[in-house]
Amino acid sequence: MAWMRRPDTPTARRGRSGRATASLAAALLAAGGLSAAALAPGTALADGRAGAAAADDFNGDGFADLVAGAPGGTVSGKAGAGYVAVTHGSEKGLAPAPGTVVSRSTAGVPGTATAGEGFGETFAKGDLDGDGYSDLVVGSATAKPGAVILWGSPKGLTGGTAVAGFGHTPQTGDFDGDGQTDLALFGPAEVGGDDPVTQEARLLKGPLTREGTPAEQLDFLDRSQWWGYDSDGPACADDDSCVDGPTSVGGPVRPKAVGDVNGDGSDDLVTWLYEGDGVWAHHLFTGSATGFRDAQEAGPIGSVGDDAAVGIGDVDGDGYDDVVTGSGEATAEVTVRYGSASGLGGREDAFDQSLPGLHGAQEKGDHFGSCVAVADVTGDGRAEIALGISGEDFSGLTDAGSLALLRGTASGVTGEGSQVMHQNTPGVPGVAESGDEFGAACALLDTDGDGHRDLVASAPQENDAAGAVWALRGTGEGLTVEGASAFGPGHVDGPVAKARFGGFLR
Ligand SMILES: [Ca+2]
Ligand SMILES: [Ca+2]
Ligand SMILES: [Ca+2]
Ligand SMILES: [Ca+2]
Repeated sequence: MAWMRRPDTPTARRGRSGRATASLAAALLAAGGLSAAALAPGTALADGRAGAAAADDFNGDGFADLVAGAPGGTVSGKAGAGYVAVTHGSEKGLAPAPGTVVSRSTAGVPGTATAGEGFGETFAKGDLDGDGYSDLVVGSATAKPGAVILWGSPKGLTGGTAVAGFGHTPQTGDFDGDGQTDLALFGPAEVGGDDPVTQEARLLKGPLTREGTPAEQLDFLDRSQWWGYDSDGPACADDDSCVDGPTSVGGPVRPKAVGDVNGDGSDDLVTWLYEGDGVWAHHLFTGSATGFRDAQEAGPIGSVGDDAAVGIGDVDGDGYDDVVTGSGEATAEVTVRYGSASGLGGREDAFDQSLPGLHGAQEKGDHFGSCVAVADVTGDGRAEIALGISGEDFSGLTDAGSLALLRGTASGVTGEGSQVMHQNTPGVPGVAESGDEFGAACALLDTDGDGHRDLVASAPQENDAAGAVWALRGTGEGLTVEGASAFGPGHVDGPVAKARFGGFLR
């Protein structure tokens, strides 16, 4: 048969309520206009300040801790085995220290260093065992070696639990809305000819034991919602015969970002999903008590490699998280799709660097939105948007890269008051060079616990692909270069050559 794009019509089925009842928390969110992030339990500091988001804090001291992936690093003589470096926050922000590198060769971490594994290519943070200390799930460039869970403690991350076969972009969130952090895991993603191929996936309901055993395994995405699956026949509705997809998704996906877009108290997941016939598109999978539902398209369609960086946060402060998509191969625009009780599909903004108030010129190959991070820097309850522009040229340099911070307002994103910086900005460490690709990855974390998210951005190609990370503090006025710092693999005693340090940041 000819594969066609599946329409986005959720099918009502007997015996299952399609939508979870809105929780009290969700009602409060809507009524109070607070963002889910604002309500997320933080770690209280001794002086009464709120402290960092709990998911960002491995050692429970109220300061967000940064994880920088170095998937190209040579470990135990194995080129490209990869590692992650954990840098703890402090009153003065990030404090890189030797001895915080974790790889397959670290004592207690399962597995052995393998050439080309790319350990640390992706990872996710969240308190999976519910002990109050956030944990880290490390994935690899290839899914086969599986994931590793490292457990938070007052001394930081310890130990390691192997999760076999699911090393492909792990994601954490409260997907079923019960207040516990859950873990979504993905097996290898492949496409065979025209046909969507099933990709194994697991939705592990928290809390997890230290052996990695979940409280329950939820249906990931029921089979009636797979692309191309014959779900509309009467048998499906009568006997639930197609509601049996507990361990897979129909088309391969690349999961991108987590947030509560429809404000129902369950975290939702944006994925880059193969729809068949060479067509991919961003989709919003909404979380529910029973697993995900493939709710709707969440961005432009494309083909392999066209996917863009995605970040989620409440830009307009209305209590519904908003989806920000960077430019991909097909478009030069960044898009903000605003969440609502019905998810996406309502208001959206699309813009390039010609946005009024934004400093910079739009040119081909800029890669506007090479990285996307969405969180509240200024402290007004509305999220700012950090956008990498890793292909930006300036001062005669090619692909030196820059980074923009755009303000969130009650009416959405604006270019007014935006900031743009690069390595030649006074006060920012380093010297811009062609090919650095500054802004390839970024994150917004409250590393100094003052209630303002701080920017961390990387240039993985810096110094012949050794890579480096920059940290700029957030204030009520936005980002400041005061106290700006930069560090690379050498500062944490990590392997340097071709490490691509900072290739992924959380
Ligand atoms: Ca901490
Ligand atoms: Ca924990
Ligand atoms: Ca939701
Ligand atoms: Ca919003």
